[in-house]
Amino acid sequence: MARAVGSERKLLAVYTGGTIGMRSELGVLVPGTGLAAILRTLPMFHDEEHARAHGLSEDILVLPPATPNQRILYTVLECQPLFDSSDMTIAEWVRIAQTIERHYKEYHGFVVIHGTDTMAFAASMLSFMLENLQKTVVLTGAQMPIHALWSDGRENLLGALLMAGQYVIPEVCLFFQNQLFRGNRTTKVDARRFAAFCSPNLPPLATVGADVTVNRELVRKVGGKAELVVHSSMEQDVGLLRLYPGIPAALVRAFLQPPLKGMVMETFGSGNGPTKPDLLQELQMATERGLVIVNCTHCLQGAVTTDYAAGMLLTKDLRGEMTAPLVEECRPSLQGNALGRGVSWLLGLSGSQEADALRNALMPSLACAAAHAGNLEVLQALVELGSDLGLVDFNGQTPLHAAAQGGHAEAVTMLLQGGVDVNTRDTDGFSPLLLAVRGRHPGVIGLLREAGASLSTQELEEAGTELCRLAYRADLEGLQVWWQAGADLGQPGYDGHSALHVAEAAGNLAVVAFLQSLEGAVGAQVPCPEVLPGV
Ligand code: ASN
Repeated sequence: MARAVGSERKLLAVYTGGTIGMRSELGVLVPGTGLAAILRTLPMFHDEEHARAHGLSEDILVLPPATPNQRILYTVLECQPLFDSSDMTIAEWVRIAQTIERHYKEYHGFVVIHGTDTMAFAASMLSFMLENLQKTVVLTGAQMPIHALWSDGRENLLGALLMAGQYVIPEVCLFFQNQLFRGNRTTKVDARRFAAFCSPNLPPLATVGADVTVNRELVRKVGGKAELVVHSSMEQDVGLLRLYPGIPAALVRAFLQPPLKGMVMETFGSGNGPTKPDLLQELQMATERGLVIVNCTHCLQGAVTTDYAAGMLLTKDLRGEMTAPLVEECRPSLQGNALGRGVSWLLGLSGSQEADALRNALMPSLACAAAHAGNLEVLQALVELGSDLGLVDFNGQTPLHAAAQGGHAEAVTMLLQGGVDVNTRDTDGFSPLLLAVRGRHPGVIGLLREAGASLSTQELEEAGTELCRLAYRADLEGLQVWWQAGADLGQPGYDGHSALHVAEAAGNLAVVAFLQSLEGAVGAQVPCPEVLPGV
């Protein structure tokens, strides 16, 4: 999110109707044409002097300067016909999306002037229709006509123009009464008061007072330079069913009949509904017929936390429309220890740039900690969070190093299956295999060897001294894991003596016998466990 630079910002204002431009005819309000002409007469919406001095064409309006060296120029595109928004349908919203698409490259941002009755629906629809949006789109309207003495329309429209002209907030937003909301989170809550909208489950993206405060963490980030995609083929046969206590199954059955293809079902609390078998059966049968059911709580705040019937939970957030359930409700097993709670917290972070940066910085270390503890649940959670388990921590270690060191065969298997490189060296030059040898984990050594791990020439050479030390201490188990890892047990130590020499000199007969049994079989092959007593 950045404040606009440059001296001129061009906006397209698409005027679709609504009270803001209405006139009274025979005692009732009807949509009124000629909004641009009205705006031209209002100094807060048009600086005629500037327009004349700069030879701006007739269709361009220019706001008085908001900052000393910046001008917001805008063109009002009046739709034909104009609507009371109660009459708007998907077809009209598709036309708005297509208008934005047609003019996308010409303008810095877009304002959609819309009736308030269905503005929240429009904002929601547009948010899904406009994929990869990189520019600000703001819907606004009014409770009173803009030319009325006491009207909210002037402030709302001016605010929308300023937000779209001065800020890059690449979302479909709704501006009303000094607040900029994410459009698909809004609902109209008052038929008369100027504070007509609220966003109960997400704070405003920006608030306007003496200063403009933008809630940067909430603003969605644009990924890369993907082109705008406009989805104009929208399914019409989608219904909304609000459950209520005692709702008859027969009524639900009637509702679910073709042509219905999808249903948003408003449930109680955190996604619950009656558990009557006949009702559940209707839902089950409908999902089996291919009907898509989205479970949405009718509570104004909180989230759905249970999947109540097969196939009814839509879990992918597309345009910031979803509030994720609290992590502890999703993954109780993560709550048992500090590591799990840390990952839960990461999972719960909003998708801001700062949050992403924090996650990326912490994830390799967290993954290593989880792998070292053999905590598959946390590792899995990190994968779901988008963590690349092949990334290295501050020591250059991958989670495979950590799992190998900790001796966790299941974690090693998971990481190997996830494609983590078996032969990565950390900053000390250690491989997962060497750490497994040092930790004496024969099961893990076997898995790593099967996956193609081998000790480097340097590791093999340096093993000589360690082998002599083990032979001196009669540490058969220590020698066996080196053998299993492919070390040459005849490798001499720093003084030229081999482990066999040392064992003989120390009188460690079991070690001598073991080493002699390997003579002729020295090399990098994995012996059968039965020739390795104690493994
Ligand atoms: N009926 C009007 C509309 O939605 C209400 C308004 O704009 N305030 O078009």
